[in-house]
Amino acid sequence: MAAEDEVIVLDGWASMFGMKVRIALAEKGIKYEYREENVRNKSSLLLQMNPVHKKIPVLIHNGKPVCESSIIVQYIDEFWNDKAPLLIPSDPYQRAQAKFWVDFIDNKVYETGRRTWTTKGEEQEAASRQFIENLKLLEEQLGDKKYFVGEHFGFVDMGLIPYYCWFYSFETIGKFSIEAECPKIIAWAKRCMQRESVFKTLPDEKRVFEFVLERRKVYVVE
Ligand SMILES: N[C@@H](CCC(=O)N[C@@H](CS)C(=O)NCC(=O)O)C(=O)O
Repeated sequence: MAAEDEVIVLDGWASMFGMKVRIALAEKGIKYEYREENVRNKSSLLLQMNPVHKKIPVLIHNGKPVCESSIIVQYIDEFWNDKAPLLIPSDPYQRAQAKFWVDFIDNKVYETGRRTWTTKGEEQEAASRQFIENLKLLEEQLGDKKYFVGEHFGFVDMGLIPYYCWFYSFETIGKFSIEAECPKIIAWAKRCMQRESVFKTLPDEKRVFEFVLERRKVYVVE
């Protein structure tokens, strides 16, 4: 990193999108300033840096914003390409596959996961079923590999692992067991948790649970 490089991350501690970015920065060994945002009272800097979506995370590199977590990780990998290892495979086909599964996580896994705790009754049961189906598709992709793309912790792993600290909330509120349904995903998650970039980034699952219970009151009248 050039001496003049200034890296700021606008983020929220419980955001799985933000955790993905922070894990990528940690894997590359990039120092940055972390600024916690309150998405219910967004700072003028956030609105200025991400005027289109107005969402976290935002990476501000030497004053220039990069938005959307997966685009940020690709930027980090391309800009700091001298820092091994590559987060995204260099083989074009593997690269396309990795992007496909990250997109699946960012959309399908996120949306069904969110609905396990923001809904109730039949809608919640359907969300829990769909969430598990999505995880099973990922489990099939993982197979018996150490990480999603071969031997190296990379783009797909850092897209999914932030959900691990939300699993307890999804399961407890949705009343299902991820380990019973997707044991290989849990074994993979425990493997990822041994990495410093991951265990130093993920908050405690009980802290996430308290946050989720508070937020649930906004969505669901029991
Ligand atoms: N596709 C975006 C999603 C980011 C996102 O949904 N961020 C949430 C927090 S987890 C947010 O900023 N929400 C505020 C809002 O929707 O106004 C990404 O990958 O960065």
